Amino acid sequence: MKLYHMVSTRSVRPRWLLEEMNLDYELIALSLADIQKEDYQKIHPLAKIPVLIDEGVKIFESSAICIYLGDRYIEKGFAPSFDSPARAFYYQWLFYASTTLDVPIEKYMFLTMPEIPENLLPFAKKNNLTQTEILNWFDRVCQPLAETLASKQYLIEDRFTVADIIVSGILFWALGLKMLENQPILKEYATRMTNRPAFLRANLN
Ligand SMILES: N[C@@H](CCC(=O)N[C@@H](CS)C(=O)NCC(=O)O)C(=O)O
Repeated sequence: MKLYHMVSTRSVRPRWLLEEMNLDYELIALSLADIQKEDYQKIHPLAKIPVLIDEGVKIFESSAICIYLGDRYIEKGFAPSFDSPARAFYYQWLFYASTTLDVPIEKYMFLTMPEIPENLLPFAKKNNLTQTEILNWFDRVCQPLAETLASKQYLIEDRFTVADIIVSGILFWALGLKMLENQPILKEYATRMTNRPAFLRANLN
C-alpha cells in the first residue's frame, strides 16, 4: 500500500489512520513542486494530495481514503460494524466534517496565511468575507459538534473511530489558526485526539 503525502496537508489524516491500524505502508513524500509535475497528474487528476494505492485500488479524497480503510480493515475496530445503527451517525459526522466544518477553516486559513502560494487560491477569492465574518460562521457550524461532545469522549459508540480522525484532523487546522478560542469543548477534544501517539507519528515530516 502506498500513500502520496505532503507535510502538513490533508494526507496527515489517512497517514494517522494507517499508524493507528499498525499497517505496513510506503510513504511517498512529495513537495508542492513534485505534485505540479506532469507525472503526478496521472496519479491524481487534479494534482492534489493525498492519493492511496492499495493493490487494484487507486483512490483520492482524504476522507474517502479513511472511510475505505476503516471498512476494508473493519476487524481492526475503527468503523462501526455494517449492521450497527451507529453507522448513521458515523456517516453524519464524516460528511459534516468534510462539507460543513472544513469550509470556513480553509477559508480562514487562506485569508490569514499570506505565505500560502497564490496559485492555490487567488487573492481576489480570499477576500470576499472578513476574518470576523468567517469566525462567526465557524462558531455557528461548530454548535452541533460541541453539543455532541459535551457528554462524550468520542463521536461514535464511545470508542475512537475514523470519524474522530476526520473531525479532529480538520479541527487541528482550526486549533493552529486559533479559531477554537470560543470553543472550549472542541479545543479540548482536538487537543486530546491529536496528542495520540499515532497522530504525532503521522504529523512528522
Ligand atoms: N478534498 C480534497 C482536497 C485535496 C487538497 O486540496 N489537497 C491539498 C493539500 S491539503 C493540495 O494538494 N494542495 C496542493 C495544490 O492545490 O496544488 C481532500 O480532502 O483530499
